[in-house]
Amino acid sequence: MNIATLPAVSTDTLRDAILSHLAYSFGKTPEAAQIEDWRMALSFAIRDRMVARWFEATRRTYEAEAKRVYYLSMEFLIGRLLEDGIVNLRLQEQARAALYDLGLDYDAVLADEPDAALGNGGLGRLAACFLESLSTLSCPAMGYGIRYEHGLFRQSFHDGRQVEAPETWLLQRHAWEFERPEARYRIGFGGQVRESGGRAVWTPEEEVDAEAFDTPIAGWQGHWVNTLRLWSAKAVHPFDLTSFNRGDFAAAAAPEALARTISRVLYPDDTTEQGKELRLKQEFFFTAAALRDILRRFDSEYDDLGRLPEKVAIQLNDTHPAIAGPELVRILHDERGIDFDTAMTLAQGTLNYTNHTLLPEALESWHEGVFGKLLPRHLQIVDRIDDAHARAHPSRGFSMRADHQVRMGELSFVMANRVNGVSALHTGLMKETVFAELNALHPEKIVNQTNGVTPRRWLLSCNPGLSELITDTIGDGWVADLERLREIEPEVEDAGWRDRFAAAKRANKATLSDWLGETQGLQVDPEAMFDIQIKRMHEYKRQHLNILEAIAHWQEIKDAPDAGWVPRIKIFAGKAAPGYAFAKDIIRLINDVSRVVNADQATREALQVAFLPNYNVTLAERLIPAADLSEQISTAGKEASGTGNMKFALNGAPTIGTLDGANVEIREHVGAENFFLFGMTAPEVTARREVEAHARQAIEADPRLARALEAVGSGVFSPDEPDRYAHIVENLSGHDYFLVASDFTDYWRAQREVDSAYADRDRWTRMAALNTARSGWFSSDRTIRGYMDDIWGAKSL
Ligand code: GLG
Repeated sequence: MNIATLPAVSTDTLRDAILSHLAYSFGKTPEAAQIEDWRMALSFAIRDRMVARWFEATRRTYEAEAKRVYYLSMEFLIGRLLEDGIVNLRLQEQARAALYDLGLDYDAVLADEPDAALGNGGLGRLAACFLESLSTLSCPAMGYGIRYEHGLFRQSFHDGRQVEAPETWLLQRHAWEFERPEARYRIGFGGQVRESGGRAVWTPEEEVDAEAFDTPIAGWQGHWVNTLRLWSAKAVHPFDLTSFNRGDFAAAAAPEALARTISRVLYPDDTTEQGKELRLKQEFFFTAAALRDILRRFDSEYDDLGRLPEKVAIQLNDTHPAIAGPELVRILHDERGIDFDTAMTLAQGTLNYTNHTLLPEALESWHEGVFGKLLPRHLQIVDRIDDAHARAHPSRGFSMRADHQVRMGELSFVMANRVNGVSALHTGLMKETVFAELNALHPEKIVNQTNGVTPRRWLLSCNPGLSELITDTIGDGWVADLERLREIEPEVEDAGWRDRFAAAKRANKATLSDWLGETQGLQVDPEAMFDIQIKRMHEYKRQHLNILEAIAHWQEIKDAPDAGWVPRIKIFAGKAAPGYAFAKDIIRLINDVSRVVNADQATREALQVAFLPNYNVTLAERLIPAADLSEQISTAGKEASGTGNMKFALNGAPTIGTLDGANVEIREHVGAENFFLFGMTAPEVTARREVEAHARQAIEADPRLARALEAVGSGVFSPDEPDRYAHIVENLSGHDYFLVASDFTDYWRAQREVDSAYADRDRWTRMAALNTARSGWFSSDRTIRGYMDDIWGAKSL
């Protein structure tokens, strides 16, 4: 069969393809098939439609001798892939109809797919959006990461407390990957470095194999398909027969178990430094495998390593793959015999580095003891890189090796051709703070690429109602060119059109409200304002500011229940890192407040609070289209960009937010009058911290805040254990590093402005619609074009 000539997809051909896979790939009759079998059969039928384009993309890349982009990321938060595939291949109608013919419910079949949570949050989700945009822009590219057996933990609540359980997405069958047993590389750790014939020879002590699993990623309309290649760790000798024959079965299986540990779990935190040997092993494991694979492909096309920077661009997503610098130099110098300085220059021309955070605790650094033990040759190379850099800039005392540490941010910076931040504010702060010294030495290196999100998943697919209205109004060109959303702006003046916009939002809210009733036992009036904060739990993101304001609001409603309050439901969702006690306490506090407030008959018409368990991509897709208000309230200077903020704005939810991360640019695009701004700016934050007893002062100046804190501290929400939250109150009235108290008063003011804006429904709809119309710039297609032009020098084919 010539796969390029697969029949055009009608409902009938798709139905036949599903039945055929059910029989021949899964050995089931329709009568015996379970929902998982149907989901797999449908996925295979869809996947088949990608394969020809996949081969074709590869062929065209070779033919054009095009520059290739490699995106190295410890995390790819891809979520479910079936709907993505169906939507991008434009097979929604056929798939729905085919399943209907087979007596199946389309939504239920889609919902059977596990949510692949191979990432923690924004950084991992950004990588997933980037893959999709790279394909949409037909840029020859490949993502490299780790095929974790267990993604981010599952979260549930017990007495309001977070309980973690392992996530087991691979226990269900995964439809999208192709195992590549032949794409296997040996990766070493530890051991000795010897000199031999003037060259350093590294003999590792421990070795594992990295085996590739490929997932095709189709862009919009399926014209181009790139690959996500994830590495799984396998034992070199999977089975120890000697032990087995001795009867020691555990020892016999030990090599496999040991090797697999490397790709077993995702570290459940990306914002604190993990000083764990296993983490460093994971980082080296996938980076080294990717580099081998990249060079193998390069060697198959070119015979001059000098052309590496011309033909290959490697993007390091944060410092997690920073070891790529010394590893590439090692391969070029030790293995390929290129002199050290040239090897370093070639690596520097090929690598680029994205910084995602300025939080000091998240800037990776490794003690030279651990680093040298696992990667002895790399430690020597880092020292040589450091020396070479110091020699080139003798007047500066800069070193990436201070205090017996290897500082990965500095290493990445020095080894990169371009270094980028992820929003204008963040990039500016990078230049002024963490990389001030290096920026002075290399003023051309730092560039900005403000993050973006893929409109296919984050509007077209998750919000069919609004998408249909937009397409009805301006055609469907916006899906590939999101800035065309501007064309709906004139319609916003039309009352009839505004009604349709409002109706689409109301329908999404009704759907969410039904779901909340069925699955969470929550009765919510869809007319109430849906006020949503969903993201990882972190003090800098300030979920506690939000809940304190809710408490103050509740108290005020109690004082005057008939004062005409604008009904609101506050929805939270997010996971706390298992070791982050304070963040977990905030979850518990919100759950406790929710219990008390929701049970209060006097106020429940006006205010409800809910914390939804197990936040993931699928839940985000459910919540964002139904949101009225987007909470983006981090302490200014702390959130590098945010991407959830963009998804909300795009789906017509105005933001209440600080001047932080991409909020700044969102406000510029949607217009200050369509954004509820509050709080201190980044420089004000720095200045405020210098004020003695700033928190005390703020509390004394605001009786509402004092009263809310008093309620938390005295056990109003934890009567069985009144001092449960004493430490939170103490933190917020003392050190209060994240300035919750100091920003509270202005946050309250902005929230009351939100109330009055929402009370005027027509005004609100106008604001919401303008948010959608003016958010087109936040497409990850725009971001990827920026990387292609300013960083990679890559072209669309
Ligand atoms: C980071 C930042 C976010 C940012 C994301 C993607 O904290 O502000 O939007 O990367 O650049 N670790 C993260 O999630």
